[in-house]
Amino acid sequence: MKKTAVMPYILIFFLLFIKISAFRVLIFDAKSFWHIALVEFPLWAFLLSVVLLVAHKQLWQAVWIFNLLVSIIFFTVTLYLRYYSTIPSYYDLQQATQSSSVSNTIAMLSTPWDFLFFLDAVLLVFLARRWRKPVKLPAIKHIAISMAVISAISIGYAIEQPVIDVSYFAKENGFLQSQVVQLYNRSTDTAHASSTKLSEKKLEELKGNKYVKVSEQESFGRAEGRNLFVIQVESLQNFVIGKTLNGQEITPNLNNLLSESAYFSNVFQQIGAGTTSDAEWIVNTGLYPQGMIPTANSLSGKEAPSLARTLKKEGYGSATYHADDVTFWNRDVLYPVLGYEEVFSIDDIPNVKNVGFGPADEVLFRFAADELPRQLETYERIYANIVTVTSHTPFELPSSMQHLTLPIEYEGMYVGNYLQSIRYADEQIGFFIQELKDRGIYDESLIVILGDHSGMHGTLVTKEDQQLLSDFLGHDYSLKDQFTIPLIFTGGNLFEEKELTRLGGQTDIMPTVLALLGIEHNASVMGHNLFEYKKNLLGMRYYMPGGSYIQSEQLYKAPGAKLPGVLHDLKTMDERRKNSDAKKHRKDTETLMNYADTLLTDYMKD
Ligand code: GP9
Ligand code: MN
Repeated sequence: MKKTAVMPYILIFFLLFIKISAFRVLIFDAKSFWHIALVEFPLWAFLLSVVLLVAHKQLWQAVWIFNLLVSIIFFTVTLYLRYYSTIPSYYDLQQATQSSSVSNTIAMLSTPWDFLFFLDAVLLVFLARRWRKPVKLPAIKHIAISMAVISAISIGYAIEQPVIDVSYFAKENGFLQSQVVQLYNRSTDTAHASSTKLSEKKLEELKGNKYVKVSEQESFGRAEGRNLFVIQVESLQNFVIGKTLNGQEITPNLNNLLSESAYFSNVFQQIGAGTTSDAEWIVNTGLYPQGMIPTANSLSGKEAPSLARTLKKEGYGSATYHADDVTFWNRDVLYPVLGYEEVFSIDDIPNVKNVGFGPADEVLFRFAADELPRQLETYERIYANIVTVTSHTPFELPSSMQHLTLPIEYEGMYVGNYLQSIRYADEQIGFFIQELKDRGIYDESLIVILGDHSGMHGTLVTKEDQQLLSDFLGHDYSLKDQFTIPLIFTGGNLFEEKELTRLGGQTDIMPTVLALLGIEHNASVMGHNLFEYKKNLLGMRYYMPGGSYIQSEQLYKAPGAKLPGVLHDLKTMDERRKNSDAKKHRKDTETLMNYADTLLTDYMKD
């Protein structure tokens, strides 16, 4: 065999090897040559050999397309990791069109260096010109077989490992292998094989509490017979509450409301890949989300014992409002599962004052307010779930909606835009509360206000933004600042000003609401009444590596794609050495998350 016959093939495989190495360094900060050679490269090389074997005459075209696909995958994974801090799974592609948070911000997420993944598309054109008709190489068959054997060994090994965190798993076992194993686990349902059942008593014990029957809890029935309003605010984080910038309050209306509210200031977001829609799921079921997949994407359609359904038995009529297309995040599947009587989307809400996804929050709230008289006539009591959207990334508002005069250093910055957006959302909440007061509904209602998840996260928060956040907060922006959302319970003559700093999660919202309304829920939930219980334990996936947890005294971030595990003191967020408590919480979190998955399986597609 002449050297020139082999050369193009060597170069083709070499280019792939270089690209895979660059991918591993960028994604996992992993530089081991042997790991690449024996784990990551063989499976890709096997696929390339198959392409070479099948391509025959169109060899260069086939190789070019294969390389382009690999480049697209690597490029996408890089941006995805940058935004979500985790690598995507094959099924995240289902949501590619849904994930506007990514598609809208692709330009902002990428750096010119990322486009080097496409450099080989150019180099291959030169190679194709140099060797117009490469001689067929019989050795490719042997390469394919040996690569297949090495890959089979690595997949066989990987399949035996639990996928606690996808990124960490992919780093250890190979990116493609991680996808194969997830596919295998889903098809054989081993992800849920260890189904765990926990009694309410046992669940409270895991969290560190002594179980008390719901009907015997002190706050049970405090808001009995009231209407319920749940206002879920886009990207509202806790750190803005009560804060000022150059003497201007960011949330003057919420701050005002606190004088007659129970305000939980240590409540963590619990969403996964389904962001806003996951928050809607959690708040309306008291269950965990799927985590790595948007929960709404995997629902079978089976009715869930939701807040709306439990309230219906007590004479409540329910409605949900969101100014976007109802198919976004599969809400057309989610809402029937949650059992709302009335669903209002972009089809119903007047299509005016569009910002980002659709009509601005002021249009949404006015619309919701105008529905009230009819609903109050139709139903004994009402439950309205209002999901805002205007304060969504990238937080750009027309100047007429900007109420803050930003200091010059915040102008045009992500943080500045964020604060401006939140200030706008706060104004609209203020308007709605005033509407409730004017219509005499406020005194007969329980109103719950919460944030769906963080807005300040990912690489859109630049170094300069981080500095601004530190100045704003008076300390470095921590994971706790990122993950905590405000949770406010209010209504006429219900509460006196009270801040509660005990740990809570979004799963606690439904049990707390139902306890206040004096209504029992006859299905298992993951959360508990926050007025009753002081201790808590929350698992988190997706936004932290699987295996991470938040417990009343500590926050543990499990090892992920690039970083080792870190234990923090929850109060100060100082790093702590791993201790026996941490070991126990890690184990308890595993039990807790298995139970969360078990409760979900009832509503998931096979
Ligand atoms: C759109 C909106 C999306 O319907 O809910 O918000 P996100 O999930 O990207 O935060
Ligand atoms: Mn959201």
